[in-house]
Amino acid sequence: MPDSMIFQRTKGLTDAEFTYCPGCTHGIIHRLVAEVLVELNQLEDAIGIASVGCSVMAYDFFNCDMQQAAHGRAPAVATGIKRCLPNNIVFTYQGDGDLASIGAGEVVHAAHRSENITIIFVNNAIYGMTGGQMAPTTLIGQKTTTSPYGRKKEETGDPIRVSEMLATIPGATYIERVSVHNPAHVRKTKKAIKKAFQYQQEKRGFTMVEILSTCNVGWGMSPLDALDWLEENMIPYYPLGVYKDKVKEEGRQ
Ligand SMILES: Cc1ncc(C[n+]2csc(CCOP(=O)(O)OP(=O)(O)O)c2C)c(N)n1
Repeated sequence: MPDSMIFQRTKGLTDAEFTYCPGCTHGIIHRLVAEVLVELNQLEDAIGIASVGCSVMAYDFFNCDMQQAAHGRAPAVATGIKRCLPNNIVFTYQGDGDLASIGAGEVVHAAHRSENITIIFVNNAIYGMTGGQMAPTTLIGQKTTTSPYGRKKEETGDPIRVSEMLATIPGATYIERVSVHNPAHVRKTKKAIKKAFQYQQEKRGFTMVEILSTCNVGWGMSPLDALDWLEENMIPYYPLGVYKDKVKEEGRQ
């Protein structure tokens, strides 16, 4: 590698061009997951579970073995694969429509069983792929195609805070919420993903990294405005931080 080269495409991604809209942060998150797999020397042994949503074609992008799951069922598929291949790194990659709505039961039970898998949970507060409908994580007042006057608490209740909910489950080992709205937070996100995979390597049990993400097209904004909107609106309702780190709490052995 020439001395001047400070950045190059990770081998953890294939050469396929992303199908995401310009400005979408799925691409950044893909790169982080892929870089971590390479850095941990786990690319050859990793198995990712693609869910249903904009990232449905993640199997084309990650340069490791991939399996497609039905909508919301990725944690169940990951469970089966991990139990057959306990020494492989197994992760799901799920949106908030997939994980927090149709798949809410799957993830809760996987956490209760403390399955030794890692959930990469991409929360963009909307159903992106299907045209920007309201998701369980859509903020109060947020306009979507199915809440054109803004989400109303009286009609649909409060947005679900998945990290806080899963952190109450004894089987959950590590739960952290991060964001990719600026470079400093992208770096923090990578650290969180790495920690989750390292805990999985150490057979510590269920880990999830929730990543606040943008859907500038679904939100009807420019990519830059969407990053600002995330910071100003999502982070106050979805505070960043470590919600559970059982390994740290119990003292690393
Ligand atoms: C059983 C079933 N129900 C509904 C759908 C339609 N559907 C496809 S993607 C999607 C929502 C995905 O949203 P999210 O998980 O937030 O991911 P994003 O597209 O925003 O990345 C829905 C409802 C489906 N494919 N299968």
